[in-house]
Amino acid sequence: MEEAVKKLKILEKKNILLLMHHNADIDALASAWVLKNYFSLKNNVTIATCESLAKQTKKLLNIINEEIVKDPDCSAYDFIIVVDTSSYEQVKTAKNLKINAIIDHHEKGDLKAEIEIIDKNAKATACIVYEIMKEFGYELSEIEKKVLLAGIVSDTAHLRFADKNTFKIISELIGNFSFGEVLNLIAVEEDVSDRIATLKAAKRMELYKFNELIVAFSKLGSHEAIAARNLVKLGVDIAIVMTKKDNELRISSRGKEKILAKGINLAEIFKKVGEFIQGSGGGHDLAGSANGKVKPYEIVRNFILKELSKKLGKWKKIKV
Ligand SMILES: [Mn+2]
Repeated sequence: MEEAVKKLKILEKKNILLLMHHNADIDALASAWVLKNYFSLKNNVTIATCESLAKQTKKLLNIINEEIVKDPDCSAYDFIIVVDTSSYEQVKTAKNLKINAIIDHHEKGDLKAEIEIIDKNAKATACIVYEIMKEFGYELSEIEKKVLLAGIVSDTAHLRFADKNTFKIISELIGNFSFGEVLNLIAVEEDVSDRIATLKAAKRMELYKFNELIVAFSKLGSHEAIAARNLVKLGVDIAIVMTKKDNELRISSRGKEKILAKGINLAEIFKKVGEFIQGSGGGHDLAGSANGKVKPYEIVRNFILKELSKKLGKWKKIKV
């Protein structure tokens, strides 16, 4: 790593492109931005993404007040650094792709470069960028520290995957600001339409109890998936939300992890629900869905209750 870092340190008078992956996330932007601030001392630097930016990344981009390019033409630059990926698939929309360096923390992909700083044990590219800045002797500003922390927090699912080394880096990065300020950088509020759908679903909710498990049914005009997810956040163990569009019935469900121990697999149940409504169904164990022909709400609800009772036993309706 040291040799590679030295080669980067001496870059000057170059037109540098920092190329982020498809739908760039916070870790990619945080890393690219701090690299840009360093390289800008002696070079001309542009940050670019491929195709799009994740929603949270747009918010961070506004906060750091940065302009970025989309799907750049690499032939306009003389030194290109790919950030937070090493897979062709993730950067293929860049034109005339050429690469001089890769800085990444994922399993090595199919891209090759003369300078590769890849550490798959690092939990975020922001961790690697922090180490590079230390090697460069670059003193990070408070906002740069905060932004790198945002990258780390977001790539570790709010530190869930953080290890000893991650916490060491965090302790070195935390400045004269609270951890809450870092969390604020990565928090995005849901769209107003999603929140309205959730509140409507909650208002129309029907509740059932299987011993200690709470199951909720509701109906909406749209946004069934987000509403089901948010009902689970409210405290429901399994949420099922139905929508009718023209002649199609769409049902979305979400469950808490604890239902797995009770033998409930929502993908399996919704495969049957799909057949029941003469359509198709499936999904994941904690997120099942089905689409098919319109049937009365009560009939579909009763079918699902019966399927659940095969594993959970008797149910009781809760008055709301
Ligand atoms: Mn990352």
